[in-house]
Amino acid sequence: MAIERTLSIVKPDAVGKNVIGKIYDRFESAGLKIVAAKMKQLSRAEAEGFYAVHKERPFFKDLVDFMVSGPVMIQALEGENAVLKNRELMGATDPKKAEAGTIRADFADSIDANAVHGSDSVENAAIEVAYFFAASEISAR
Ligand code: YYY
Ligand code: MG
Repeated sequence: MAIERTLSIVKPDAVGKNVIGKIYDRFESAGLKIVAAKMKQLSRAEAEGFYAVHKERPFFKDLVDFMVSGPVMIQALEGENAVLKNRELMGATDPKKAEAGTIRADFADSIDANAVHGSDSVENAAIEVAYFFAASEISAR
């Protein structure tokens, strides 16, 4: 299996619940390494750019409003099969449908306030990691 990188965001709801460490523990316990991290208050332009693929969707404005409602914790995760592994740790987009023991089942409130973001493909992961981190901010481990 290939060593991959993926982009993860702890969203404002989970930062507000003070569970960054508990979510990081899920990543590290699954063998994913945090190779870059920053806390940030996103601007509207940053949130809109990040979620540009969803700009025609009915939930886009609410999604952007939510993503700028408080600071987020952004990290690049590295490990074997990191993209899929992170998606499995996250659980389904709607926490009501997320498998027991996943991050969203345990920490998310609703489909819009759903605790975490994770890249959905290796291609998008490269784009999303580069959206938030310069190469010099990522540490090989
Ligand atoms: O990748 P993932 O976050 O699981 O879901 P996406 O389908 O990419 O949607 C991105 C984001 O948009 C989702 O995490 C919450 C929000 N959203 C929503 O509020 N309502 C929907 N019906 C679908 C998505
Ligand atoms: Mg997605």
